Amino acid sequence: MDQLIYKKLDHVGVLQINRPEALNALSREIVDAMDAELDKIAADPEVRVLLIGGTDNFAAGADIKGMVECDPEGARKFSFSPTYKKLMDLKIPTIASVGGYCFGGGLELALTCDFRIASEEAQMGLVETNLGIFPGAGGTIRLPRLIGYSQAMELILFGKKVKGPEALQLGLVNRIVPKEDLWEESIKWATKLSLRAPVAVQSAKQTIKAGLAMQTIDAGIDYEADAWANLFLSQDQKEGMRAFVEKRKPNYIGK
Ligand code: CO8
Repeated sequence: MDQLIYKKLDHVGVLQINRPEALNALSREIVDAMDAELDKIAADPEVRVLLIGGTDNFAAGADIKGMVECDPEGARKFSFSPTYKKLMDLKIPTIASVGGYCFGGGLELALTCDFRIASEEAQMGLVETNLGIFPGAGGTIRLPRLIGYSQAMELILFGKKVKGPEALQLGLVNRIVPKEDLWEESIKWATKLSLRAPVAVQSAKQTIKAGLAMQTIDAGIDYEADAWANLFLSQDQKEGMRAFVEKRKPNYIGK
């Protein structure tokens, strides 16, 4: 049985973690398979949105049994960060669909996505300090940028777990839905996003990320001005504006 399933639903790429016997704990094999799929997804112009989810559970963390006897060199080799960086660097928007347990390296995977939709019952936490380590797949860096220093400190240092409503209040997730609706709503959300002008969506993502990494607002505004002007080279800009003028729905081609 494949522990990672990839399929395409029109313009949505769907990656599903499938290791139910270990609550989808992320083994080296799963992350290596994800790495290879991400290369294919990055090269596939048909895919406009990536949705990542799990079967029942999102992922109960990195595989503790695969790490327990590691020395520092082994721990470095086990690292998920290069793959998570590959995910973060995708031009297309990415969504994590979070149901059930989403702990440790599982939540760090969800944090690497642009959006998170969770079930009300989902349980999330960077619980690594319970195990004598701390989040080492981007969690200490991404979480404070997402929810602020103080809340991130509380979650990480106490290994605090939160359910859907509290995660929503913290800004850890974008939306929560009843458990039984999670997958359907996730697909609907991803499909809705995939129908929006791909060049504009991808350029907006890139500009937001670049702006956050810049030292000054002025530098960001200059970057934005260039990226925005370049959109007028795209056929989608012409299509979007002409469709408005002609009072019809636009048909975007991603060029
Ligand atoms: N790793 C390996 N196996 C796991 C994991 C895991 N993270 N989580 C669950 N499993 C396995 C259990 O060992 C068990 O297997 P078996 O039946 O063979 O004993 C099976 O899944 C079912 O689990 P439980 O019996 O424990 O199920 P419960 O419903 O009683 O409990 C919990 C569910 C609360 C989710 C519990 O399993 C748990 O606490 N799991 C561990 C959660 C955790 O600590 N996650 C963080 C892991 S460390 C990490 O993610 C580090 C990331 C940073 C580095 C990344 C780069 C390397």
